[in-house]
Amino acid sequence: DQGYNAWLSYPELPQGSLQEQYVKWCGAVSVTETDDTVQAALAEWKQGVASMLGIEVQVQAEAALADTAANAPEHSDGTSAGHVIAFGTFGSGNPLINSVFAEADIRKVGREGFAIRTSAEHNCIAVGASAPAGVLYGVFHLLRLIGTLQPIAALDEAVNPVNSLRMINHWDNFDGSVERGYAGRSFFYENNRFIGDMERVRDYARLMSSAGINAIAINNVNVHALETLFISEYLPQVAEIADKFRVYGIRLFLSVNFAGPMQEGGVGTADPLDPGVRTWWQNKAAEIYQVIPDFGGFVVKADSENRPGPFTYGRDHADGANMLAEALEPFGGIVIWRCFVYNCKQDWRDRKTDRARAAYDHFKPLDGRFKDNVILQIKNGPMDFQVREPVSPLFGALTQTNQIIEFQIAQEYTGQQRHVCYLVPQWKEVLEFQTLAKGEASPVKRIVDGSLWGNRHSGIAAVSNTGNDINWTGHLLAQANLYGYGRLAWNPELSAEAIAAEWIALTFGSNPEVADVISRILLDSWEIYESYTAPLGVGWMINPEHHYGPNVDGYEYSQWGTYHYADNRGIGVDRTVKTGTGYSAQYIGSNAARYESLEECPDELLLFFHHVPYTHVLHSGKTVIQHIYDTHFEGAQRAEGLLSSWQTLKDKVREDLYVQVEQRLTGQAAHAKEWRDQINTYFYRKSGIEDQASRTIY
Ligand code: BDP
Repeated sequence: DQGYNAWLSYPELPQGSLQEQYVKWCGAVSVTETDDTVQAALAEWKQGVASMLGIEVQVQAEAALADTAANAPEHSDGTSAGHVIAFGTFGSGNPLINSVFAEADIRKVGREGFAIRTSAEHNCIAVGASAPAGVLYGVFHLLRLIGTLQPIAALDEAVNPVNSLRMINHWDNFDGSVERGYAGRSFFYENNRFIGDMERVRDYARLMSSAGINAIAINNVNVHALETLFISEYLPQVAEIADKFRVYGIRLFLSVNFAGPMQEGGVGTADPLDPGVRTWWQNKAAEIYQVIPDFGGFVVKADSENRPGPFTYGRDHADGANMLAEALEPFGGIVIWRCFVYNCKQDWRDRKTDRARAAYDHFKPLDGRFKDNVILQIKNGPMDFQVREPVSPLFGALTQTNQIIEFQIAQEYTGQQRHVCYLVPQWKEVLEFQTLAKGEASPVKRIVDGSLWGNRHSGIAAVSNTGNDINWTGHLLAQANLYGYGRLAWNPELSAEAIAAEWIALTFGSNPEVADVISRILLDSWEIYESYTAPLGVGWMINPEHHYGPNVDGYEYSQWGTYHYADNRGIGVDRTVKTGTGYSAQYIGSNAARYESLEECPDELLLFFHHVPYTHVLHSGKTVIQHIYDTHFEGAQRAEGLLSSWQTLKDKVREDLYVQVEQRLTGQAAHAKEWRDQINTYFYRKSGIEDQASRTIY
């Protein structure tokens, strides 16, 4: 399958006591509901059990109670006539669900959650939920337990997603290209048409739902002329995708063009306070909800990187977002308004302007002015998905606004899915960051899950890394980011290690040696990538436009505001209040003080906040220049080590998967050397300082 089934490939389980336990339980399933989503869960269950355990599941659609263990005969295939798995919504007529779960259990289960219990009394493992989507999540959960060899004989828990919105943003264009896409082309569109491959759309929805995703925006935030027609001419095709998503508990969103009313003609302005514009959007919303009754809403990139927006009319972001929110409100829709707003035409000679400041400067003053069906979507860092950035100071600064964090699963700046870079540890670090907004107990994860400020809407969004490549993500190991993102959005408490272990078992099976090697590769990969690319939080140093490969001065004298300020004496961006751009003051209390202070600033962010001489000594005891040399030599060597580790798995993982990864890791090892040499040479020549270890620098 070349990786197409990804973490739903359901590898056959090894013989043993656990496998026997599963076989005993999984012979029969009781499902009495005909709802599409519950039926999709049933289909998944049958497929998973057949593939992992080699059992054809007997479906009891009748509302019969299972026999008790006492009179349960064993069958020759190891299944037991008395044992049954039951799933369904509470009170829907499945007597097993209704007898296993009491009122008190039901109260613990939210809109999308589920309860799961192994009941000895009923000889049944029951998955009960308030709604069909919860049933599906519960079934995926049980399949995951089996796929990762967890015991199921004594289950008893209620599971609810921590974040209510768990979203994927596609940057797919109607012409079939994918902005920052590294896994082929779009599987939704080609050549300004909908491809209509509904099987692929369904398989995608299955994958996403199994990882916990419940919202997907299907088109690029940069909305081009033809894509503005997604909310009119192409609505029937959009609705067809929404129908597939709905079965898997996923709501469809669309990115819209703020200048839509003008693009489509009829209205001569896009001024958010103009009555004609307001009516136009209200009518649009009504049209959309007629064909997609559970439409999620709009994603908007406005007044950013040449996109239209309210500024043209002297209005602000709140005016713009609220106007759209008003149109969606009667139907329960939401507006997701992005905070990625900055001046991409700044004067590079002006050392006081600082792109890092922009999102906060624009949005902090608007806190409290947005309608409650508006959500601000904030990138994790103040710049743009670099391998290392501080956390956006907007987290903590907005106290009266719905907000979600935006990650980028697509590895635009982290190796473009040619290098392995498992990003879950990075995302975890961001989510754990203490903003100090309400004292010590204010990590980002509690802001984005809505609990810190009691927001009506909350959650996480991320830019997709998928395309029409057979394995969805180009690099097979990049599937771990997609899976891991969903799992983390569902439950930010999961560790990066645990998520990696799940993904490995579900994808490659349960050989412990395989698991060890792949887990190490994944868990080391972010650090390795960071070590041979831009040092100490300074970022960028990549080729302009496509953003792949080293180019230290690529953006140095450009208007995009992405600088390192390296000269013969030193390097780094002075973002202090005392002598720099003042960015550090956007943080709260001791965070601001720590970043402001040259002594206290953490090494990994030093050059993000300070301009220092090459001889500046880090907390690690090394000078900046020696740190650059050492990390780059080590990094390139460790990249080679990733390849040799992988090669120990030859004949231990499926051949079709093995070769894909071997090929990518070979490319990475070579490319890491190119990074090493360009960066080291550049700084050797700039600084004139010798490497203490006298290694060859060109
Ligand atoms: C940057 C990408 C650019 C996107 C932009 C965005 O380079 O292609 O359009 O972000 O998030 O990372 O809008």
